[in-house]
Amino acid sequence: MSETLSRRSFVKWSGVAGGSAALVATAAQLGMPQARSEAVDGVADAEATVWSACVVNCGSRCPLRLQVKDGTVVRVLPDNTGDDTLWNRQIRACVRGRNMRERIYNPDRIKKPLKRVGAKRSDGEFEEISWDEAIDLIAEKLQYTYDTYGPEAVYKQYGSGVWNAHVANSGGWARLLNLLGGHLNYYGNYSYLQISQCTRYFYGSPDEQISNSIEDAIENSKLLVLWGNNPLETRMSGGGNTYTATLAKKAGLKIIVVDPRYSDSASVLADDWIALRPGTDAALVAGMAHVMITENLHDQDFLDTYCVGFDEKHMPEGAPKNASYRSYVEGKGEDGIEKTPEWAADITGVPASKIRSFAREVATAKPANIAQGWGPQRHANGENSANAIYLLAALTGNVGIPGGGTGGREGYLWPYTPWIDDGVNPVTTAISCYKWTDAISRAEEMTATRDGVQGKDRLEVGIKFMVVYGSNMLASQHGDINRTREILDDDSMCEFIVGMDNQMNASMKMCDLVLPDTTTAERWDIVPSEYTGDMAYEIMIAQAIDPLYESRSSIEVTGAIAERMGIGDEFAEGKKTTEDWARWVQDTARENNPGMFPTFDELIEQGVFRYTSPDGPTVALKEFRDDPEANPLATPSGKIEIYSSTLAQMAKEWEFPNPLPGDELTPIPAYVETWEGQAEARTNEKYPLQCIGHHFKGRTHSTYGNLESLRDIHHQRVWINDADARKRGIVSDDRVTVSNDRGTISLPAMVTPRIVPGVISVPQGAWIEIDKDGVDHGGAVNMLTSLHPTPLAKGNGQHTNLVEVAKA
Ligand SMILES: Nc1nc2c(c(=O)[nH]1)N[C@H]1C(S)=C(S)[C@@H](COP(=O)(O)OP(=O)(O)OC[C@H]3O[C@@H](n4cnc5c(=O)[nH]c(N)nc54)[C@H](O)[C@@H]3O)O[C@H]1N2
Ligand SMILES: Nc1nc2c(c(=O)[nH]1)N[C@H]1C(S)=C(S)[C@@H](COP(=O)(O)OP(=O)(O)OC[C@H]3O[C@@H](n4cnc5c(=O)[nH]c(N)nc54)[C@H](O)[C@@H]3O)O[C@H]1N2
Ligand code: SF4
Ligand SMILES: [Mo]
Repeated sequence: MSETLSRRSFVKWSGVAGGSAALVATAAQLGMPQARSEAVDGVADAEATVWSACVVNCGSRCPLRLQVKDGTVVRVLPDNTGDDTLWNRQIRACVRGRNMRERIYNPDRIKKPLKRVGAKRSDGEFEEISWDEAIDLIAEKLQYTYDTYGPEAVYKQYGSGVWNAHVANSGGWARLLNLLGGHLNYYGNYSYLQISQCTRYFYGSPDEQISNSIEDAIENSKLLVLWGNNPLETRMSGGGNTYTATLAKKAGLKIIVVDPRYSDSASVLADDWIALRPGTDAALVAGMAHVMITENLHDQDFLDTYCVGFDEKHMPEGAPKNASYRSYVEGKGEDGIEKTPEWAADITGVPASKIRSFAREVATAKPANIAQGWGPQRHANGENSANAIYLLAALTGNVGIPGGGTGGREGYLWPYTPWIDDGVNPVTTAISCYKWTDAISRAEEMTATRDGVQGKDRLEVGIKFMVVYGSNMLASQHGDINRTREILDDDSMCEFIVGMDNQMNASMKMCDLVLPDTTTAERWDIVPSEYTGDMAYEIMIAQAIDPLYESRSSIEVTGAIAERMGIGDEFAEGKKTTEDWARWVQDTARENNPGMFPTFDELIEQGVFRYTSPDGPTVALKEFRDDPEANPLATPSGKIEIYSSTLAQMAKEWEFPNPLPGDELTPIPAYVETWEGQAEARTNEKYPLQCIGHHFKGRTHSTYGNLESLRDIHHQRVWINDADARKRGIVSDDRVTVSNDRGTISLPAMVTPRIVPGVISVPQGAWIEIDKDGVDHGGAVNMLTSLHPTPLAKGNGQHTNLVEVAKA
C-alpha cells in the first residue's frame, strides 16, 4: 500500500467546527471529483437554507440542505461540510436523496386520515375522516384488543422507512404500546436475521458479528473479498462504504467479488469475480477448505488455539466421531463424500481450477478481510452459507487482527447519541420478524421448537391489532404477496390494522385506517450515522416547511392517542412538540458524553457533527485474539465453535413439520441442498431458473420507487444471461413474464453476461401494479418469493426462488 495513504494519527472526536481530522489522502490526490461549491448549487433568492436529512434504510444517512422560498422547498443541496479526507469526509447524498423534493410533493402523499370502506382490504377503498375521528377509532380498537385478547394480540410491524432517526424511528408507537400493557415482540430483521441467529452459535454474539472496518482494510489488508456484498449499490452515500471501498481500490488494495451477479461493486472495484450459483456458498467454502488442507495452507495454530470443531483432536465433549469439519471435507463424515474442488465446481458452477487459485489467494494474502454482505444469508438455509463464510476467516487465521476480519460485514462505529425512550415492553414473547403472517393465520400451532417462538413454549393468541408505521410489509417487502394479501383479506383473523406513512404505498392500501405522516422536511429530528464505517456523525433535521395537507408528525399523534387513553402525562413526560423530543435527544447525548456534542442550537447552524472512536478503526474480536483466556467468547467453549454442540442438540429436538429439502440444522457449516436451490433448478422442467432479487440503486426497497425522475434513469428490468435469453427468444428490453406457482410479474428484460447462466435477478422493491388477472406489471419480486422459513432463524429466504421466464 502506498505510503501517502498510511494513516498518521487518529483524531478523537473531530467535530466539523474545530475538526482537525488526520489527513489520509485528498480526493484531488486520488483523482476524485471535488465537492461543488455552494455558489454553483444555490438558488439565488432562497429565503432560507435549512439542514435536513434522508433517513431511509439504505444503511447510510445523508445530510440535505433544503432551500426554502414562500414556504416551499425549492432546491435540495448536499452536504457542504467536511472535506475530501477519509476521517472528515463529505457525506454526499446519492441521487435518491437529492430528489427528495419529488417525494415531498408527490401525488402519492397521504393527505388526510383515511378509513377503509371496501368490503375486502385488498379493494383499497377509503373515505376521508377527521383526525379526531381517527384518534377515537384507534383508542377504541386498542382498548378493545387489550380487554378482549391481551397484549400479545397487539403487534407493531417491522418497518425501516424511518430507520434510526432518533425521534421518528419508533415515532412513539412502541412507547405508547409499552405503556398500555405491551405487545408481541419480534426478533431479528429482514436484513440479517439468518446470520444474526447463526452467529450466536459460531461466535457467541447475540447479533450479526461485524468485522473490521474498511478504514482498517485500507490501512492494513492485503486482500478484500466482497462476498455477496455490493457496497457501491447498498451503501451509496459518499459518507459510507461507497467512499471507503473506492478509496481502498484507489489505494491499490486487491479486491475480489463473490457474487452470482457482476454487480456494480464488481464492475468498479473487482480485480476478480467469482461467479457462483446462488445458495452454494457453503459448497464453495468446503472446496476451498479442501485445497487449503491438502496444500497445508490453513492456519492450524489459530484453529488449535481459538476454535473447537475443526479437526478430531479439538472436538467438544460428547461429539460423535468423524463429525469435525475436517472429516466432512475429507469425506470421513456421515455423507462419505470428499469435498474436492471438482465436487464444489459441480454445485457452484465455479471451475475447479478457479476454486484452487481463489483458495490459495485467500489463504496466502496475510492479512485478508473477507467482508460478507447479507445476500448469501437471505436464502433457504442461508444460515449455513453465512456460517461457512465466517469459517473461512477462521481457517485462514484472520479473526481479530488488524487487516483481517471475522468474515462478517464491514465494521462501523455505532453512534453515541440516544434514541427516544420507548420504555420497557412487559411482554417478553417474541416471534421471528418473518413469522407474522403465521402469527395471524395459525398462531395456536406456533411453538418454540417448531416455529422459533421465544420467551414462551407456544403462542396463545394470534395478532389481532397491527400498527404498520414506516413499512411496506403488507404488500411489497414480505414474501409471497398473493398469499399475504389473502391472509390479510380475512379480517376475522387480524381485526384491525392502522398504517402511518407519507406515501400511499401498497401496504397502506391494505389498512383499515391510514394516517398521514409528515416528511423529514416538515418536522424536527436528530439523525445518527449507521453503517458508514468508522466515521460516525449526527445530523440536524430542522423543520423547513409547515406540514403539508393534514399531515402530523408521528410522535405528536401517538401523544394524542395516549392522552385520549388517559396516559398523556406518562407518555409525554413534559414534552409536547416534536421539537421538544428532538431537543431531549441532543441534551441527553450531551449529558452522557460531557464536552463532546454541540448544543441543539449550535447543531441547527452547524448541521452535521462528526466523531470517531478514540480506539481507532474497528478491529472486531481483537480482545479475544489478544487474550482468549481472559476474554472468552460467549459460546459454551468460550471459543469459535466450528462444531456447535448446542446446534447438534437442537438438531435432535427441533421439529420440521411439512419439511422441504434443506430444513435441517447441522452442527458444522456444511453445504445442504435446499428447496428451490441449484440442484432442483437443474431437474425442474417447469421452473428451471434460480431467481434472486438484489437491492437496487433506483430505490431504497420500495421507498423512492414512485419517483418518475428515478424510474427514468434506473429501469426496473430483470437481469437474464444471454444464453438463457437466447433459448427463450428474448432480447434486451423485451417485456417478459417471470412466474412460478406463487405469482407472475411482467417487466422488461436486461440481457447481460453480468449474471450467471441459469440465474436471474429482479431488483427488489418495485411498486406493485396488479391487474385483474393477478399479474403484477410493476415487477415486484415478492410476487414470486416464499413464506417458507429458514430452518434455524425462521427467517426470510427471499433470494431462493425457482421461476420460468417467457416473452410476454
Ligand atoms: N424479495 C425481497 N424482499 C425483501 C428484501 C430482499 O432482499 N428481497 N429485503 C428485505 C429487507 S433487508 C428489508 S430492510 C425490508 C424493507 O422493507 P420496508 O421496511 O417495508 O421498506 P420500504 O419498502 O422502504 O418501506 C418503507 C416505508 O416507509 C415510508 N416512510 C419513509 N419516510 C417516512 C416517514 O417519515 N414517516 C413514515 N410514517 N413513513 C415513512 C416509505 O414511504 C415506505 O412506504 O424489505 C425486505 N424485503
Ligand atoms: N440502493 C439501495 N441500498 C440499500 C438498500 C436498497 O434497497 N437500495 N437496502 C438496504 C438494506 S435495508 C439492506 S438490509 C442492505 C442489503 O444488503 P445486502 O443484503 O448485502 O444486499 P443484496 O443485494 O440482497 O445482496 C448483496 C449481493 O449478494 C448477491 N447474492 C445474492 N445471493 C447470493 C448468494 O447466494 N451468494 C453470494 N455469494 N452472493 C449472493 C447479490 O447479487 C448482491 O449483489 O442494503 C441496504 N442498502
Ligand atoms: S438513499 Fe441513502 S445514500 Fe441515498 S441520500 Fe438517502 S441516506 Fe444517502
Ligand atoms: Mo434491510
